[in-house]
Amino acid sequence: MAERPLEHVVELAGGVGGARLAHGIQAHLGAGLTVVVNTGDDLERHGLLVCPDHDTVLYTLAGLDNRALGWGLEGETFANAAMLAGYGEETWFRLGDRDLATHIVRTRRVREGQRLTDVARHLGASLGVAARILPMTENAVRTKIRTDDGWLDFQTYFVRLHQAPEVRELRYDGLAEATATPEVEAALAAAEAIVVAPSNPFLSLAPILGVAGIRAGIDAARARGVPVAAISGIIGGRAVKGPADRILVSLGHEASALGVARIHAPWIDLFVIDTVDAALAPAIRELGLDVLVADTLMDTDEARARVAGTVLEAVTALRR
Ligand code: FO1
Repeated sequence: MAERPLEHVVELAGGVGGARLAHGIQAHLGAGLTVVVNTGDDLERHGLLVCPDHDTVLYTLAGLDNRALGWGLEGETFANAAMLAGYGEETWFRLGDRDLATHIVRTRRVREGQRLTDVARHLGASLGVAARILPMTENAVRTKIRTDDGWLDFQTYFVRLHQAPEVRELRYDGLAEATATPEVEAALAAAEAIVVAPSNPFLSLAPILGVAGIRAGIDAARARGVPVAAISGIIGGRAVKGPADRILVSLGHEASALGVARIHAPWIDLFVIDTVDAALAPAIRELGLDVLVADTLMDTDEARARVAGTVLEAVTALRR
């Protein structure tokens, strides 16, 4: 039987890894892609609402991402941050001059009563983004990290302390009350495949999966034959970006693609690992998962589109 081409794919995404994969999928599917983004990293800075994972996905899908910095906008300058520092404000979390516009628009609209989801639609449309970016929930969720020095806000751990402290425990303030938006529920209900980015299982994916309605929507999709594929963010025992490898070990897991596969095994069908980890494939299959071995580094536009194409082909073949 000829395989029907995919028209609606939902991706679950954190920051950079999620954004790169989304960019690749968007190259194939355009508006057929819906990206559900983590909002646990969100924060208030200088009175403005900042949504880092959302904005990383937004800027990357718009082709405006700053590849040298790994966050923010290309061609960014920081004159406002220097001025703020002159006023004695804390500037370890820097808002670039161009980036600032995004936070000003978002904050004004949210204060006027608009939903984050509607603001995201406005931002995406304004930057000409084909795919749809959906915050995982409208409720405020804030990831907190316990280190040996006590509980820290996410960005204090991530940016101010450069992810140096050992992570002892995580909590997601507000997550117990958070519910999926109608848009997220509808996207999962219409999904023909669900793709899980190579994002941090604890910092990015756990908050998304903890939102009431999202895991249920994924399970319902699987029950109707929709495949769920996840890509390992650990290659050769090391995180492609960020502290995932160290957090895995700190929290009692193995820092390997197998360690990540064990975490995701209960709710996915296919696990994509890098060719350097091919030897782990049998152990991952023993978890009951299909395994795809491929080059998964997404360091160029071509690589993003190639990885996305490989994953889309694999999930197309798995559809029932
Ligand atoms: N990351 C940094 O390393 N330093 C920064 O000053 C910084 C500012 C910043 C401002 C807006 C934004 O959307 C993201 C920003 N990031 C910065 C990146 C970001 O906070 C993290 O990479 C993610 O939260 C982790 O996914």
